[in-house]
Amino acid sequence: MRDSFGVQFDQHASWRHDFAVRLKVLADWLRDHELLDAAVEERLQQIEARMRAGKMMVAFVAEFSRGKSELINAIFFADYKRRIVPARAGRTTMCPTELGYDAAVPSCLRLLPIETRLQPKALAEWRATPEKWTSVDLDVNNPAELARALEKVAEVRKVTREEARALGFWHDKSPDDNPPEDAYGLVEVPRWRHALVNIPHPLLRQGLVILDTPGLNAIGAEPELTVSLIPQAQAVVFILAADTGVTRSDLSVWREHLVTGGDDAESRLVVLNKIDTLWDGLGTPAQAQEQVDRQRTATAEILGISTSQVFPVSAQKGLLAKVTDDDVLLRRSSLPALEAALGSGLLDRREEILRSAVSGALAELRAQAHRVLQIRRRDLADQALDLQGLRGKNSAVINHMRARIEQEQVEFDVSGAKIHAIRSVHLTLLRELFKTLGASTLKAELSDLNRALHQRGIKLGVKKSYNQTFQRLREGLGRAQATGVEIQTMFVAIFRQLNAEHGFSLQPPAPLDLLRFQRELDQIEQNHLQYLGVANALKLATPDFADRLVRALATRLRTVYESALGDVELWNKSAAAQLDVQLRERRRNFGRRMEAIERIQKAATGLDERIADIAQQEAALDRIEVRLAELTRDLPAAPKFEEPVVAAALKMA
Ligand SMILES: Nc1nc2c(ncn2[C@@H]2O[C@H](COP(=O)(O)OP(=O)(O)O)[C@@H](O)[C@H]2O)c(=O)[nH]1
Ligand SMILES: [Mg+2]
Repeated sequence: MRDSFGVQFDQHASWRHDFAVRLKVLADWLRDHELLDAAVEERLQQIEARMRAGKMMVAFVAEFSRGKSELINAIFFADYKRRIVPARAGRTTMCPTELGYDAAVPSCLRLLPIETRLQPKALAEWRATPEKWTSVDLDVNNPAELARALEKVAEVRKVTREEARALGFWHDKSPDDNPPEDAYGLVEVPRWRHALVNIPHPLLRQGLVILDTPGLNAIGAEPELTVSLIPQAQAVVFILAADTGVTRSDLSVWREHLVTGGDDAESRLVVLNKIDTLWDGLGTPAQAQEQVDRQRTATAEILGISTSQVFPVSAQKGLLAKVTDDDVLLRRSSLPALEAALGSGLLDRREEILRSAVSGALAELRAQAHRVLQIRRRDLADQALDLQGLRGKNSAVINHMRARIEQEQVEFDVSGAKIHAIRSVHLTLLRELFKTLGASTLKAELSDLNRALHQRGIKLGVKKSYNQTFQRLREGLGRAQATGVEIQTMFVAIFRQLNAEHGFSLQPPAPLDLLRFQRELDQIEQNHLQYLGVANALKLATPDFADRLVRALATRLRTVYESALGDVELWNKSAAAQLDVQLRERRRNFGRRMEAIERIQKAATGLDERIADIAQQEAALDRIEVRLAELTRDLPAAPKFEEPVVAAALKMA
């Protein structure tokens, strides 16, 4: 029995695969016909890679014991016919666990020791050094063995209060949240900081990554989760339990992780779990349903969301139902409705993103191919004209024509030298732009912030320090944008001149747009301020915490800046590549025209034969044009979802 999430995900994966294959066919064909410039080729490759390997993260976030792990078992691992991720009553001290699949690594569980928190390195950097993780091989064909191995994520260590403090689990100023001390004054802390599970589960194979998080305390100690990992997940599932209602700590989790103020509300799902605790067996099922409805409404009210965003389910009964193939119980657990919503919320959004990336690249590609084909048509027309002019002419006329082509070539070379000069100015500007967005600029900005956060007594000025840093970063982006405009102006001038003087058909690039990164900066700043605002201002008093926070910020910003740089590079390349292609085609044009005349001079071929040959080449261009239209017409197509699944889920919700 496959669940509806699995079905949707499979459809999405085959859509993606199909899409990637068609892109590849298109790219190969374009390359064979020399219709692809370096920039468009790179963009196609990027999209194809994203289609094939795009990761999608679903994060499960809640206070402990709300049923995160049980829900993960029920949604993703029921085919193993047992619990795979440890789920048990009470406070499970565990580490954040990511389940995914990387074909390059054997099936294994990798664990990062908690002591790594004492070292100045962000979690994202530890990922890059797999040898520092403790690795356990996993036998994926043995579910019992797999479940036993995964128990490791819940391992604990006893440490002194000082150590706990250094590791971020003990805060003198908020004693209520501290773990209990035993008779020897020792406290329990998780043994591991982070776990990565690599298994070839069908959904994980297709790029799904599942993040299971521990409760509020444990997440709080790892700022990187809050400010980086969770905000970047494509879907976040927040879980409440029907037997506890919405507690104060549930609200803290909600405010810290789920309220983002962005426009991504549909990727946030709220689950009201354990509704089976309301099926007390004494009342009628209708009465139980009434109770569920009441709690659902109340929950929506408290969280300030619409009732339809709250999904009442029973993870445990859902898992049981799947394990025992009990359809009636499965329906009663309401799990399918949640799965369908998760599936469509996650996949629709992703498809939309992929589709818009593809359609942008396709438009550019079509325009580029058309330009090249136009140039070739012009070339053929030039050649035909030369040859027509030669009909019945003597050698003086032929020599004259030869001289004319040579003259054109000389003029063209003069323009070429000018372009060369302008392009060296262009390179200077480009270098400036790269520097503004470069790693060392970012590093300098952040070391200022770090210093500010470490100054004692200005804790209340934290917000101000953040604002100042982000203000400067925004100004930097603004400067980069302005340099982009200068470069653009330069391209427009060169292109206009070449088009006018030499009949080129250069299309100036669309202006560089760094606005998207401006918005990402805003989002990151907001994540940080939100996080600090809720409960963590006190923790900043510990210097380690401030260090960790700035490090998390640095890694996240670095990704943003790297992708901004990537955009700049590609943008610049697309203008430069166009120019290179047309210059190259023009040089070839001179060559071909000269060659044609030389052949006539040597009477190697008859004039009529040559003219017929040109007509044939024109017909070949027509065929290429038709084929191009065919290959690009159906891209990007809509995926074929089984409508009933989604529609039914929406009705139930
Ligand atoms: N009655 C009931 N118990 C559940 C349900 N989901 C989870 N539990 C139980 O709640 C406890 C905590 O679940 P777990 O998944 O470990 O919670 P986590 O800390 O959020 O990961 C376990 O004993 C589960 O069996 C449910 O839908 N109904
Ligand atoms: Mg758990």
